[in-house]
Amino acid sequence: MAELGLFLFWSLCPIVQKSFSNKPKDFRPQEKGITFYYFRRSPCARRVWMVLLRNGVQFKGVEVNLLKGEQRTSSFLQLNPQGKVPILVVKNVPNTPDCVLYESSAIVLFVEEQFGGGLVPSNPVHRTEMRMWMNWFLESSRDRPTPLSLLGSL
Ligand SMILES: N[C@@H](CCC(=O)N[C@@H](CS)C(=O)NCC(=O)O)C(=O)O
Repeated sequence: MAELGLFLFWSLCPIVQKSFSNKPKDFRPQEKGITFYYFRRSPCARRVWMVLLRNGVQFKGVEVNLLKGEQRTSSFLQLNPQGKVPILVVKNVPNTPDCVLYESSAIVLFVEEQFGGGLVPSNPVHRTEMRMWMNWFLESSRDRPTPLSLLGSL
Protein backbone atom coordinates (compact mmCIF):
# COMPACT_ATOMS: atom_id res chain seq x y z
CA MET A 1 0.00 0.00 0.00
CA ALA A 2 2.81 2.36 0.93
CA GLU A 3 4.52 1.53 -2.41
CA LEU A 4 1.34 2.36 -4.31
CA GLY A 5 1.07 5.68 -2.49
CA LEU A 6 4.68 6.49 -3.27
CA PHE A 7 4.23 5.48 -6.92
CA LEU A 8 1.17 7.72 -7.30
CA PHE A 9 2.90 10.63 -5.58
CA TRP A 10 5.95 10.20 -7.82
CA SER A 11 4.05 9.98 -11.08
CA LEU A 12 1.70 12.85 -10.26
CA CYS A 13 4.30 15.30 -9.04
CA PRO A 14 6.54 16.68 -11.83
CA ILE A 15 8.29 19.06 -9.44
CA VAL A 16 9.52 16.17 -7.30
CA GLN A 17 10.60 14.26 -10.42
CA LYS A 18 12.50 17.24 -11.73
CA SER A 19 14.47 17.76 -8.58
CA PHE A 20 15.43 14.07 -8.37
CA SER A 21 16.30 13.41 -11.99
CA ASN A 22 19.62 14.94 -12.96
CA LYS A 23 19.37 14.16 -16.64
CA PRO A 24 21.64 16.59 -18.52
CA LYS A 25 20.21 18.49 -21.48
CA ASP A 26 20.83 17.07 -24.95
CA PHE A 27 22.47 19.76 -27.07
CA ARG A 28 22.57 17.84 -30.33
CA PRO A 29 21.73 20.17 -33.24
CA GLN A 30 18.76 19.63 -35.51
CA GLU A 31 19.42 17.43 -38.56
CA LYS A 32 18.37 20.09 -41.06
CA GLY A 33 18.77 23.83 -40.68
CA ILE A 34 20.65 26.34 -38.56
CA THR A 35 20.88 25.83 -34.82
CA PHE A 36 21.99 28.81 -32.75
CA TYR A 37 23.20 28.25 -29.18
CA TYR A 38 22.96 31.29 -26.97
CA PHE A 39 22.40 32.59 -23.48
CA ARG A 40 20.02 35.52 -23.37
CA ARG A 41 22.34 37.63 -21.18
CA SER A 42 25.46 36.95 -23.25
CA PRO A 43 26.66 40.03 -25.17
CA CYS A 44 28.60 37.80 -27.62
CA ALA A 45 25.49 35.76 -28.37
CA ARG A 46 23.38 38.88 -28.74
CA ARG A 47 25.71 40.17 -31.49
CA VAL A 48 25.16 37.02 -33.52
CA TRP A 49 21.45 37.05 -32.78
CA MET A 50 21.12 40.62 -34.10
CA VAL A 51 22.87 39.77 -37.36
CA LEU A 52 20.75 36.64 -37.85
CA LEU A 53 17.57 38.64 -37.32
CA ARG A 54 18.71 41.54 -39.45
CA ASN A 55 19.38 39.20 -42.35
CA GLY A 56 16.11 37.31 -41.92
CA VAL A 57 17.92 34.00 -41.40
CA GLN A 58 15.67 31.12 -40.27
CA PHE A 59 17.18 29.36 -37.26
CA LYS A 60 16.33 27.32 -34.22
CA GLY A 61 17.55 28.91 -31.00
CA VAL A 62 18.74 26.70 -28.15
CA GLU A 63 19.36 28.42 -24.84
CA VAL A 64 22.34 27.26 -22.82
CA ASN A 65 21.90 28.36 -19.23
CA LEU A 66 25.39 29.53 -18.24
CA LEU A 67 24.27 30.24 -14.69
CA LYS A 68 23.35 26.56 -14.31
CA GLY A 69 26.65 25.42 -15.88
CA GLU A 70 25.02 23.80 -18.92
CA GLN A 71 28.04 24.89 -21.00
CA ARG A 72 30.13 22.33 -19.13
CA THR A 73 27.97 19.30 -19.94
CA SER A 74 29.56 16.72 -22.23
CA SER A 75 26.82 17.12 -24.82
CA PHE A 76 27.64 20.83 -25.12
CA LEU A 77 31.42 20.39 -24.96
CA GLN A 78 31.18 18.10 -27.99
CA LEU A 79 30.08 21.16 -29.96
CA ASN A 80 32.49 23.68 -28.46
CA PRO A 81 35.29 22.25 -26.31
CA GLN A 82 35.82 25.75 -24.88
CA GLY A 83 32.40 25.58 -23.25
CA LYS A 84 31.20 28.96 -24.46
CA VAL A 85 28.32 30.47 -26.39
CA PRO A 86 27.57 31.52 -29.08
CA ILE A 87 27.72 28.56 -31.44
CA LEU A 88 26.15 28.30 -34.86
CA VAL A 89 25.64 24.85 -36.40
CA VAL A 90 24.71 24.57 -40.06
CA LYS A 91 23.40 21.22 -41.31
CA ASN A 92 21.88 20.35 -44.64
CA VAL A 93 21.17 23.93 -45.71
CA PRO A 94 21.17 24.43 -49.50
CA ASN A 95 24.29 26.14 -50.89
CA THR A 96 25.96 26.20 -47.47
CA PRO A 97 28.53 23.69 -46.24
CA ASP A 98 27.82 21.90 -42.98
CA CYS A 99 29.80 23.50 -40.16
CA VAL A 100 30.04 24.14 -36.44
CA LEU A 101 31.17 27.70 -35.76
CA TYR A 102 32.09 29.57 -32.61
CA GLU A 103 33.64 32.97 -31.85
CA SER A 104 31.02 35.68 -32.29
CA SER A 105 33.06 37.95 -34.60
CA ALA A 106 33.77 35.10 -36.99
CA ILE A 107 30.13 33.94 -36.93
CA VAL A 108 28.87 37.46 -37.60
CA LEU A 109 31.06 37.77 -40.70
CA PHE A 110 30.06 34.29 -41.87
CA VAL A 111 26.34 35.07 -41.56
CA GLU A 112 26.86 38.35 -43.35
CA GLU A 113 28.85 36.74 -46.17
CA GLN A 114 26.64 33.69 -46.60
CA PHE A 115 23.13 34.99 -45.99
CA GLY A 116 23.17 38.74 -45.94
CA GLY A 117 24.82 41.81 -47.29
CA GLY A 118 25.09 45.45 -46.45
CA LEU A 119 26.66 45.29 -43.00
CA VAL A 120 30.27 45.19 -44.21
CA PRO A 121 31.19 48.59 -45.73
CA SER A 122 32.55 48.60 -49.29
CA ASN A 123 34.84 51.55 -48.51
CA PRO A 124 38.22 50.08 -47.45
CA VAL A 125 38.77 52.61 -44.67
CA HIS A 126 35.30 52.03 -43.22
CA ARG A 127 35.78 48.28 -43.56
CA THR A 128 39.06 48.53 -41.69
CA GLU A 129 37.39 50.63 -38.99
CA MET A 130 34.79 47.90 -38.63
CA ARG A 131 37.55 45.28 -38.18
CA MET A 132 39.38 47.64 -35.84
CA TRP A 133 36.41 47.73 -33.46
CA MET A 134 35.91 43.99 -33.74
CA ASN A 135 39.57 43.45 -32.82
CA TRP A 136 39.30 45.96 -30.02
CA PHE A 137 36.34 44.06 -28.58
CA LEU A 138 38.24 40.76 -28.72
CA GLU A 139 41.44 42.19 -27.26
CA SER A 140 39.69 43.98 -24.45
CA SER A 141 37.68 40.90 -23.43
CA ARG A 142 40.54 38.39 -23.79
CA ASP A 143 41.54 36.29 -20.77
CA ARG A 144 38.93 37.95 -18.70
CA PRO A 145 36.46 35.61 -17.01
CA THR A 146 32.89 36.08 -18.14
CA PRO A 147 31.37 38.55 -15.69
CA LEU A 148 28.28 36.48 -15.04
CA SER A 149 27.61 38.45 -11.88
CA LEU A 150 27.42 41.61 -14.00
CA LEU A 151 25.36 39.86 -16.64
CA GLY A 152 22.89 39.04 -13.93
CA SER A 153 22.06 42.72 -13.63
CA LEU A 154 21.30 43.20 -17.34
N1 LIG B 1 35.54 35.36 -27.86
C1 LIG B 1 34.32 34.62 -27.67
C2 LIG B 1 33.89 34.76 -26.24
C3 LIG B 1 32.75 33.81 -25.90
C4 LIG B 1 32.39 33.92 -24.44
O1 LIG B 1 33.21 34.30 -23.59
N2 LIG B 1 31.12 33.60 -24.15
C5 LIG B 1 30.66 33.67 -22.79
C6 LIG B 1 29.32 34.38 -22.73
S1 LIG B 1 29.49 36.09 -23.23
C7 LIG B 1 30.45 32.25 -22.25
O2 LIG B 1 29.90 31.42 -22.91
N3 LIG B 1 30.92 32.01 -21.02
C8 LIG B 1 30.72 30.75 -20.36
C9 LIG B 1 31.85 30.41 -19.45
O3 LIG B 1 32.89 31.08 -19.50
O4 LIG B 1 31.69 29.44 -18.70
C10 LIG B 1 33.25 35.15 -28.64
O5 LIG B 1 33.35 36.32 -29.04
O6 LIG B 1 32.33 34.38 -29.00
